[in-house]
Amino acid sequence: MGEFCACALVRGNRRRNNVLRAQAQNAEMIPHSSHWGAFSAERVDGALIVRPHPDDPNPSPLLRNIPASLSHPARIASPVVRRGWLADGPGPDDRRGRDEFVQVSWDEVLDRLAAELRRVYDEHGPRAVYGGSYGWASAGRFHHAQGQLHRFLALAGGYTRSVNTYSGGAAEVLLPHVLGPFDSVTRSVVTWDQLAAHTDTVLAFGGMALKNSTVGAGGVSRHVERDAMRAAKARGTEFVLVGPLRADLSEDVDALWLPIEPGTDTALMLGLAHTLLVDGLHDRAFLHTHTAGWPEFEAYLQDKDAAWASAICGVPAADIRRLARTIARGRTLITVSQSLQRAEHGEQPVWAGLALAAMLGQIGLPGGGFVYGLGSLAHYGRPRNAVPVPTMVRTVNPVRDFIPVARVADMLLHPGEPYEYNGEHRTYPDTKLVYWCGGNPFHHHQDLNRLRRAVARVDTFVVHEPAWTATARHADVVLPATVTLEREDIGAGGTDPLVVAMRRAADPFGEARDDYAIFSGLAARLGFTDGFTEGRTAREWLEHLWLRTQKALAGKGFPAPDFDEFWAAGEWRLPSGPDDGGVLASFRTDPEGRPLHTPSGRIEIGSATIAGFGYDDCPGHPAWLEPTEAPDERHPLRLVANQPATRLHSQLDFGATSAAAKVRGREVVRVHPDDAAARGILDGDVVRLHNDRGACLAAARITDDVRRGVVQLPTGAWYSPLDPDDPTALCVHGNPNVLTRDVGSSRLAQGCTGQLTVVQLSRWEGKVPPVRAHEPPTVRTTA
Ligand code: PGD
Repeated sequence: MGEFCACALVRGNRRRNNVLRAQAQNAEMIPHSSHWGAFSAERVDGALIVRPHPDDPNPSPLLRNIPASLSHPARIASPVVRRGWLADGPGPDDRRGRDEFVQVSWDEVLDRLAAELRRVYDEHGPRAVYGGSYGWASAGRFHHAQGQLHRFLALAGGYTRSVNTYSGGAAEVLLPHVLGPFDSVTRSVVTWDQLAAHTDTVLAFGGMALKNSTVGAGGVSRHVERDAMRAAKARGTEFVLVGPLRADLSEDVDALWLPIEPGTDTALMLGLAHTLLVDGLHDRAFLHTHTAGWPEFEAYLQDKDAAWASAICGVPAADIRRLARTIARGRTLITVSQSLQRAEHGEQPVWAGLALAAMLGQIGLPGGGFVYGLGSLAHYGRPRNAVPVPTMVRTVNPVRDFIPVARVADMLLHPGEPYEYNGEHRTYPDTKLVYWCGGNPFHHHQDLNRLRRAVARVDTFVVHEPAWTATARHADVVLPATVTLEREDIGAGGTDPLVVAMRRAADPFGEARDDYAIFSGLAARLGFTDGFTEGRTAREWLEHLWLRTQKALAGKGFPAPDFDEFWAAGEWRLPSGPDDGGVLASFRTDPEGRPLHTPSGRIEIGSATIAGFGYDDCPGHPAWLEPTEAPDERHPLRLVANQPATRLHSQLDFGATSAAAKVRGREVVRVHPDDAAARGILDGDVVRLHNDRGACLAAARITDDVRRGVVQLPTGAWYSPLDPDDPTALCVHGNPNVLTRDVGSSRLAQGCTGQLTVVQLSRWEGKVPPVRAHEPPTVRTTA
């Protein structure tokens, strides 16, 4: 998409768009950024033209979603309060999500909310305020929604926070035990440049789909993954894709596809390890000098031969043996995608992949060994910047309590009850007020009908949102937030060298305010304006945050523009740090054998710490553990609920790229031809996916790019119940999280398990209900 088609981004017909484009040559180019790419924006006759950054070799199609963000009817125009909350006051209420809203003035809503915060702090204390507020929000370092909320709540008295992410919850807890601190052993240890230059075989468990690496938190100026894979292929690299979906590795690399049964990669890894062992292809010296726990794992492997693995994962035993011999030749990189660990026992494929790579003895060599998450996000596989990027100042939260992020519904439903996490026995707090800013739990959480019941239990649910997402619809207090194009900010990510002066391109929609302005208004009412604002306007904060980068540049002898120079230039390129393999390379090659930050200082194939926790769902070495939920007669299909290709999560679901990919207004489910034929389903039919937790509609796309017995429905279509009064309502739009199971990956990490579940599929025979997900709810102007 070098010739990025701006015409797709403006309203009107092609002829008019060409006129607009011609006019745009003279219009002001406004530098800006998003999680899916740096770009410039131009306003022409009220329309917005978005152009990708000229240096981006493979701009993201998600940029086309941006123009709709300015004035789509789904935008929230004014502050509103749920009628029941306004009339009856705070308290548990199952009308959330089906009540009307009443428009109120900013002064009134901030007065009421400040009073409610004061009440909850006084009567229940700060643990009763849940401010985890997970979510990707938008690029921009100052108006970082979650950061603003955390700062505000910390100063208000504190809040229960969340730890880890929905993206990588299982790996984030496991890897520090067995390899080292998460960031230091993931993002930059194996880079795309190394892969292109050194790797002979890439064994990609879960693939490395370009739709995923199109996105990187904070922003990305160059999407390098496609070209790096092409360069590797041209040099002769073999790519092997292990996964149920063919599209999880680019067609460019002509990968060998092993369409595995979802959720069984650990068994395949163990079968490969067994073959290496019996063929004597493992690196005994490396295992002896650089790992801990090998003897227990070796003993465990004895009966995990290729035939055993084949019976579980569906890959023929002969292929497993052949693959083991292939990866034992030349430089091999084993990658494990984030999606694999977003499942029950999600710790195991990460750990088993690491153990398999350790047996090959290449960890720490350029382009070899093991890497978690390469290809899952744009900010992986690149060297770190040599200087820090601007980031918001943190404030200490006086409350130490937290929950693992994906346990939020559990917390709300089970106040005061115990749970286990990472070797600790913990207790859920009794939550009275939930405050969300920059996330969409009614997109991202599992078992949405259960989440509805959970949210009904709190006294007050506050949401800042630019648009009428299902989360906003379930709130009591809805505060309209600006989108990035309506404010100034600095766009930057730790492994992308471009810092972008995100200039403002439009006035706020309706009465929308920046999150910072909303919190400033609340802080004033609660008596800590100075603590929150430190006397700075938003522009003064940007100047303040830039200083850190400016000083670091100067300290290292690089050109160091002051803020005004940076702002006038529109962007600044930071120097990159070395592409040297980081801690894994120094662990391997340092003459002093620099130890890893694990208990043994080595790669822990077996972990005494984890074994000591005594968890049957995460024992002391990688192991195959049967999933609780398996296909059966009632639910014979595995659903893969993965990341969408047409939007970031649920963001801008109404944008052009997202909307264009829907069929009959709803999300597309991919179905194998045999599974479709067995159910009389034709391509384009509306189908119903269902299990005991819920049901949704989607449009069928029949393709042999999915394994037989597997259906794939991406996340992110805004949850849209047919009848909001029905607690198990059908989602007519195609949100798979009405079907997924709300359990933690294990007692170790309690990570999100939304990637896989089991379902039945049938043709929808009735009248097809309309999708109204992007229409605003009823808002009354008087109570
Ligand atoms: P987003 O759609 O990015 O999803 O979950 P997440 O909640 O991050 O939501 C961000 C919200 O922030 C949007 O509604 C957007 O409008 C709002 N927003 C944007 N900018 C601003 C701003 O400046 N201010 C305010 N107040 N709001 C703003 C993503 C999560 O989903 C993730 S990271 C993963 S990896 C998980 N993946 C899966 C999965 O693989 N399978 C299933 N089934 N479920 C998943 N859920 C998880």
